[in-house]
Amino acid sequence: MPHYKLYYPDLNARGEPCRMMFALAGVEFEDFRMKVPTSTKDRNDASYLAEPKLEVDGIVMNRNVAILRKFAKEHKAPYLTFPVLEVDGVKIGQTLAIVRYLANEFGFAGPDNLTCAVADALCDQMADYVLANLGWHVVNKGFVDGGDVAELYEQYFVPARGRHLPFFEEALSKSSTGWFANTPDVTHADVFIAASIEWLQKLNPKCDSFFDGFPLLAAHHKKFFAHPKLQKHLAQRPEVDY
Ligand SMILES: N[C@@H](CCC(=O)N[C@@H](CS)C(=O)NCC(=O)O)C(=O)O
Repeated sequence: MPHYKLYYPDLNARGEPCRMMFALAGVEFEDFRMKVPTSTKDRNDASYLAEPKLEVDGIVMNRNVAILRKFAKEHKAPYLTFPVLEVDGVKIGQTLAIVRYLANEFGFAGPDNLTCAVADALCDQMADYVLANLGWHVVNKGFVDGGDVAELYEQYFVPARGRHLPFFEEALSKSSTGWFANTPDVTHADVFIAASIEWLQKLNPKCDSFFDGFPLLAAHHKKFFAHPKLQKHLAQRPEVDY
């Protein structure tokens, strides 16, 4: 068995689908969590304020991004972003590349290439959905100053939910097993979609109504988080901001 080391901030977000793949497979890995200040209290700390701010593509980002970039250089992240999975010294960047690699390694990629392609497409669609929220997310979580969070919520979060959730509901309506690719047990699509929705829900103050109008997706979420092989991980994972 190779030595697996996952580099990610001490958050769920994009790291959690990777961690869940290990949990579902019952495979050990090194969970390397980098401390990034998320609370207002941490962000008023003198050591945090001493960090320089960072300009990315003409936008002044808060210091968290500068801290992440420092980690990225220090740990030689291939694309200067996280998550990164190191497998016996080889570093893989990009969440979905990691998730797909682990799905193939651990037997969660479906019984054939066609099923795998269906699962892959759903993952990519979910990644598009996550990105569609970015304009709201970066201001909501204080990565970028300025902008009215409530207005941005209406501008980004609301239409993105309306555009993307029907695709996932439709996919589930065609499944006889309740899993996205109609497989007897989870594929990487189930993992990536459920973990991403959990992340979006945590970011969203109105999360109680997140599943309104999408009963199959709500049922999938419940079924996924009740998966017997996930229970130990869920009980032991640290409480994080999102
Ligand atoms: N498409 C990439 C996006 C990765 C990404 O933006 N990760 C964030 C943390 S969730 C990051 O490292 N940001 C630091 C930066 O952009 O400098 C993936 O899915 O891995």
